Amino acid sequence: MKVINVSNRLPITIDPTIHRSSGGLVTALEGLAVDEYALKWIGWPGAEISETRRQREVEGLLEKEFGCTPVFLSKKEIEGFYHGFSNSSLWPLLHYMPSRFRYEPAWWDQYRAVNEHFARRVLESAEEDDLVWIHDFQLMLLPAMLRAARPDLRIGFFLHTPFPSYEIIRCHPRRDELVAGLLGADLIGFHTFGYLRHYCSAVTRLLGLEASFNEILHDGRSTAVGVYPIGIGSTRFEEELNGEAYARHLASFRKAYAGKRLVLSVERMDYTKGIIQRLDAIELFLSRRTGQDDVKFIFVSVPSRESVEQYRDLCEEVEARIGRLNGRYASVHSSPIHFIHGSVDFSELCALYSLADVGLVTPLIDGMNLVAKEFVACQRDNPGVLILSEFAGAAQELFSASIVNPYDAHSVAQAIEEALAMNIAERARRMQPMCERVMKMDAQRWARWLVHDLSRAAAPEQSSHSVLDASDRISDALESGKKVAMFLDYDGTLREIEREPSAAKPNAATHAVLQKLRNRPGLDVSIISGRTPDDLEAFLGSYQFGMIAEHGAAIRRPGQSAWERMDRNISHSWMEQVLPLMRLYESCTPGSFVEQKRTSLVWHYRRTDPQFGSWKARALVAELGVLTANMPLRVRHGKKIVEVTTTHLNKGAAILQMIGGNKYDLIVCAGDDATDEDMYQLDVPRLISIYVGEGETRAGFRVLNPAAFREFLSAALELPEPASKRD
Ligand code: GDG
Repeated sequence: MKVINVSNRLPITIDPTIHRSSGGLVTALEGLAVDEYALKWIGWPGAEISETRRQREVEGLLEKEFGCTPVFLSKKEIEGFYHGFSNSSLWPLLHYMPSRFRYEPAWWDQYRAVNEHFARRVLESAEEDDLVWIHDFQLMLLPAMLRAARPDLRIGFFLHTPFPSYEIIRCHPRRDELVAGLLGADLIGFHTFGYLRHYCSAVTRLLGLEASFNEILHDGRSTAVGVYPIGIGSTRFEEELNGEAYARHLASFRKAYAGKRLVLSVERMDYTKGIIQRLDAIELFLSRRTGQDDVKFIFVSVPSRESVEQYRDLCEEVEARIGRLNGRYASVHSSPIHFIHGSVDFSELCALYSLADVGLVTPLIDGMNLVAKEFVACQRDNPGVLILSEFAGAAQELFSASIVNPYDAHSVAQAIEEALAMNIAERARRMQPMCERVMKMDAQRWARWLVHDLSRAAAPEQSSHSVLDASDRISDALESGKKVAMFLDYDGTLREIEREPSAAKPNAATHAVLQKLRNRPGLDVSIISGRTPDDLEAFLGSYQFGMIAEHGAAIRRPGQSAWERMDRNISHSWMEQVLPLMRLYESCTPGSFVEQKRTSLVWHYRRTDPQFGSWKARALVAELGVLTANMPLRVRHGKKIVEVTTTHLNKGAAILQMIGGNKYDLIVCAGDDATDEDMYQLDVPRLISIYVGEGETRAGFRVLNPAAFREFLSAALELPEPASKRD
């Protein structure tokens, strides 16, 4: 069994010889390989290689030496998919910066095309039982593409960035496709619960799906969602801190920065990292300490995405700002900010982390921020202080850092002063629990945790055997001349639900199956619904089926035209108390309305804002519970409705009324709602109960939607071919 790890970039660089890159993710996944999985990596090798012969050569080398399968991208694709759609369109929105958002329809075409390339590559490699693990925002369409091609494949997706609030993601012209793309996965992982919550909210609002905080049901499948905060490759840091190169660098930096207190920031040069705002805070700090020359700010800013205009602008702005600050606050001996616009090697980085008195990590927003954790990992001796933005995912874990609002320059300046003044005992007291967590919850553990959950999350496809079983039992019974009764709910069972109940007239597909039901000898059909007798007559009156309206309050027997009321001796005076409460909810929940039936009151909220509607519904149910506590009433929270009926009436009891003295060899009942559960618990021999939809039920069989149910019925009702034709 193997893990196919799919990320935009392969962990290699070509310059032009090929080197393996190191980093938390690589270590994490290699850890998995040691355990029990073979590991394969699929991604873009980073360089533009257009010549076919060179592509073959690189591909051969990567496969053989590095276990990597390259996805080669053309110049146009790199432009549209990577610089355009990924970095200029998605990245700013995922980081709450719609003012930096750019969009061109051609970028979308490239993004989709590149996701398709990736899909082809994965499909070439994926064998039965393999796990596919997709990383990050460049590949948001890939899970759905793979799912369409391989329903059996186990697919995980991890988002390394934040997922923003619905109000932000909705700005994207392709928001629906992006949000739906992830649902091809069996498991979607986020760094924090906040990002998970926002994704679920986007799924509900954009796609109209029900999303709980651990799974999303859709298209007959379930996608699990979970929180998996990434860690660092802690062993690598531990080993480095015991190594020679580190000791050498440490000694040399100690000498170079003798007499200085060091405040260190490390990051890619990115507008999300809050560099300009940090410089505001540093300026404030420096302005309060004129004449003192004992603090040195070190900025390690790795060049990033320089072909995107906004990144070039940022770089110029940072350089100009640091130049001005250094000019203004320099002494004859030194300047306050040491700016490295480039990267330092790993042992130098560890030495800098270790020597720094303060780690100043102040992104405006960041999925996790590994620098904060790396700084913590290097505070073995003489611990420093971590100043951490509250907007970094890491702030959800590193509680004893000095947590700051990066937009508030005064408080950041203040935090720097306090950190520099903090005594060693306090620094150690704060650092110790963070250190323990960072070293323990490392990248390897993170990868194992996610892969473990992925291997369990993948639910097998809904078994269609069982439903076929039910269908066979019905057709066998009919074929052998047995008497069969069917009690079929209408809305959501025989016919798709509409936003407006009056719009749910039988459509052509429903009529087709109703005709088959009418024409099948030996079969008694009753439609059983919460609708009023008038509604049922208007929709289905011509069929002469039995009808049970208002959950059993009225019955029309097959072939008859008169309705019998089942609620004659039941008082409905309770409505006087319940109706005002429902009216109150109607007026303060836009889009909702109250339906007054003879025997029940229903508050409908299908047309409301989905989350607001559900929230109000839960509140209404709670209030109704109190109000009706001592009344013989039942409060049902069904699909986008809250209904109050008397306990004397329900669909189960109505079926028994309808059956009366008739003896049936088989009884079939089907429905899609909480109100239908009463039917499934009927105490009658030879009952087939069918639930239409997703979610929990006590029914014995399940189909996924009305279309599938109609198909099921058609198959069960199929007349056997005449014997002569069969021969
Ligand atoms: C994305 C999300 C999330 C930096 N300079 C040097 C250097 N680095 C290394 C650091 C660290 C990495 O780069 C940066 O990681 P971050 O997590 O801080 O940020 P992103 O690159 O934006 O990563 C982020 C992450 O994915 C993981 O899920 O945390 O929120 O945006 O490892 O050490 N390494 C060396 N020299 C440098 O000069 N050797």
